[in-house]
Parts: sequence; C-alpha cells; structure tokens
Amino acid sequence: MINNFPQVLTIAGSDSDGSAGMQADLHTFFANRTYGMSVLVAAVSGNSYGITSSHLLPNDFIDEQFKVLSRDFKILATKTGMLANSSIIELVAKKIKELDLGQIVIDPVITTKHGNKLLEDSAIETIKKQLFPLAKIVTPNFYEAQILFGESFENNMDTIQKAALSIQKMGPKNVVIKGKHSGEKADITDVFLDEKQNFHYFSHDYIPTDRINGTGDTFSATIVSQLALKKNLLEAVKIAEEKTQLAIKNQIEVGHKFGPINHWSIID
Ligand code: PXL
Repeated sequence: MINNFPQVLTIAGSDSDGSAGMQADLHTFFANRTYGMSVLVAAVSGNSYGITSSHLLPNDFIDEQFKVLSRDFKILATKTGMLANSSIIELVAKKIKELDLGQIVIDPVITTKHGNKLLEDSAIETIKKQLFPLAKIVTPNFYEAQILFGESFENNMDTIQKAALSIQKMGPKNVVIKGKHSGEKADITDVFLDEKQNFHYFSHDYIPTDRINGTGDTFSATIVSQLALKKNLLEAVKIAEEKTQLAIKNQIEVGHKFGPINHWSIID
C-alpha cells in the first residue's frame, strides 16, 4: 500500500560536518527505521572545531519544499531544528497549520554547544508565540530552557520544575528539559513534564567526552521516529533517553575536537 511505511520530517539547517542539524536528524530517523525527509532552511559550514559561516534559503524555496512533500507523502511526525530568524519561523508555523505534518516536536535550537548562534535573539519570542502552541512537546537543553524561562537555574531542581511549568504555559502540551552535568553527583537528570502535569525524571551517568555534537538533534529526532512508530509520548521519550546515552557512550573518533555521537550504535 502506498505510504504505509512510517515517514517523518525534519525542518532544519544542514551542518557540513554531518555531526548535527539535519544530518544528525536523518541518521537518527534511519537508525530508528523510519523514512526521513527534510525541509532545508539554512546551511552552515562547520567542522569539529565550530561553525565558520551560514546561509539562509529563500522563503519561497522553503515554501516549495513543503508543497512538494505534502502533495506526495504521509508524514506522521515532524521536528524543527535550526530556524535562524522570525521570518522563517512564521513561515514554518503557517505550514504546520496548513498541512498535515503529523505530531510536532519543537527543538528550540538557539546556539551550538560551543557558543555559535543559530537563532537571532529577536526570534526567541517568535518561537514561543508561533511554534510552542503547535507542539506536542518542546525539548530545550539546560541553556535554552534558562533563556526561555528568563532566569538562571544553577542546577536547582525546584527552579527547573518551575521553568518546565512556565514553558508549558507558553503552549506546548509537554516539555522535556535536558539536564546538565552537576559537579558533585556526576550525573545528568532530564526532567519531563507531561500534559497531565506529572513530572518524570531520567538520570544518566555523566560520560566524560567532547564527542557530543548532535546530542539534542538525536534526542528529538528519536522522539519523532518513535511517535511515527505509534509509541506513546512517555515511551518515545524513554527510548530517546536510552538511545542518546548509548550513542554518546559508544564513542567514535571523527574529527580533532568536538566530534559526532555514534548513530550505528542505536540502529534497531
Ligand atoms: O545541534 C544543534 C545544531 C542544529 N542545527 C545545526 C547545527 C547544530 C549544531 O552544530 O549546526 C545546523
């Protein structure tokens, strides 16, 4: 039957070294046995040392990518990554409302782990207003969550919970805040606030490695794939937690500095 294979979409930027962004999303979709498609909005030149420059695609071409995909395929779940500016975010929000792109996962990408900006400052409010209300789940990391919440956490669990509740009020049904290595306990706790306002916690051993590029992309892309495979959201988040940890643990040596995680280790 036409279109009965699970199909998923990423709306993102290309990272030339393949470690993050659209490439990490597509690796992850493949590893989860879902068919991945992409709407490219930007491209960055990057290697394991960092990003040196970026270009945006014209809005009419971004629009055309949506049009051709929606005419032919049955997309069951979609994620966003790097969206760069307010104009692209507004276009993406319009397309999500117009077309059936399945369940929506918003990864509010603001900077790379090493400090390169991937979103204009003024566009943070646009993401909150335009995209959060359309999301099944948003997946900020520790730093992004503080920017969205507007206060620093200092790894204090009460404040992280308050931030999750405050982000949920911006419109997404569910929120997961990815944790930060806490010096003393040497573990990382991710906090998932579900739509019934229950908190779930996922703790992992901290793995001392610089090879963690694409971790957030892999996490959100796994949720997208697992939703397309008909898992409920809690199961999808649990699988994303396990697979992301595994992909960090099974380090591969690619590049001199901040390398990619290992998507071969998470193939189903
Ligand atoms: O991992 C965040 C990310 C998303 N999108 C693009 C990136 C990166 C990090 O480098 O380059 C295009």
